[in-house]
Amino acid sequence: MKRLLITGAAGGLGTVMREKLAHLADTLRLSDMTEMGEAKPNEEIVICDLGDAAAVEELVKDCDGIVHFGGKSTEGPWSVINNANIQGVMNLYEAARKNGMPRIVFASSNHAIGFYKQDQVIDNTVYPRPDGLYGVSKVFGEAVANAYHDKFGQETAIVRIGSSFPEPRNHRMLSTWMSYDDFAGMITRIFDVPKLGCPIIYGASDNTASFWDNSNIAWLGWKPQDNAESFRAKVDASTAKPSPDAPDVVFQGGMFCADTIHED
Ligand code: NAI
Ligand code: 15L
Repeated sequence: MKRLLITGAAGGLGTVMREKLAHLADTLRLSDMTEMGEAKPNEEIVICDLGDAAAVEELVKDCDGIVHFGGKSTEGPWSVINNANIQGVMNLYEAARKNGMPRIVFASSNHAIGFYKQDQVIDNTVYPRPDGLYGVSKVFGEAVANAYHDKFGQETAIVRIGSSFPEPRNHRMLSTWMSYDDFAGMITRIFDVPKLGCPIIYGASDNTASFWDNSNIAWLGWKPQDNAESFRAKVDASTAKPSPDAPDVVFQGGMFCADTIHED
């Protein structure tokens, strides 16, 4: 690619992928609403709010691919979620439609399906069961991606990310963890395949205790290399095991399922 846009570039995943995805394009256009440090010679930095349609249209111009990490990444007040994850996603897809429809990686979340139980293994055909307003906003993003694919041919990889951090932080993450290397490998495949369509991909490493079945996207040729099981002893030693009826043990979305509505 000539130019790859990464939104949410100041965030946890954006900061890591700024390094790991640099090989995918001559230029990385990095965007967030907060500071992202100095631009390297292969980088362009654009500070803007995803809720600002005109700014997002300008942001997407001349990009051949988009990794959309930007947005509210946890439960929060509706006004914040609405601006970043509802209006922000709308603005991104409209900007893409008007600017050559670059392929998009949409950072959805396991919280779009958080109320499925941990004793179920689900694939990418299940009906959404969001575990809060954050999860609802991710279901909205998935729906926009689908509509723009069916109506206009816009290609998106909808990635229902589990827990992408340096290491699993608790017992639930032994099932939901995705290593940064596995995620970067997935994104590389997404931009490599000649035809993408609009698949839903569960974003998890090759975890022995996984809740998710990615066999419907085997054609992508993504083979995660890491397995959270190698951290089990460490997690056992560092965190207390929750009781068997705790949300963190019962539901795939864990504690998000027990959260309330955050009023403004
Ligand atoms: P993060 O919260 O560290 O980064 C999100 C970035 O988006 C932040 O830098 C923030 O400033 C920016 N942002 C928020 N509202 C914005 C707005 N209105 N305009 C412009 N920028 C805005 O989150 P993280 O962990 O890096 O996640 C990235 C994406 O992946 C998020 O969309 C999140 O929902 C999704 N995700 C991440 C998971 C993980 O395990 N890290 C799990 C599931 C989904
Ligand atoms: C998410 O969607 C969040 O963005 C991330 O911070 C984690 O909480 C993750 O889900 C998770 O479920 O572990």
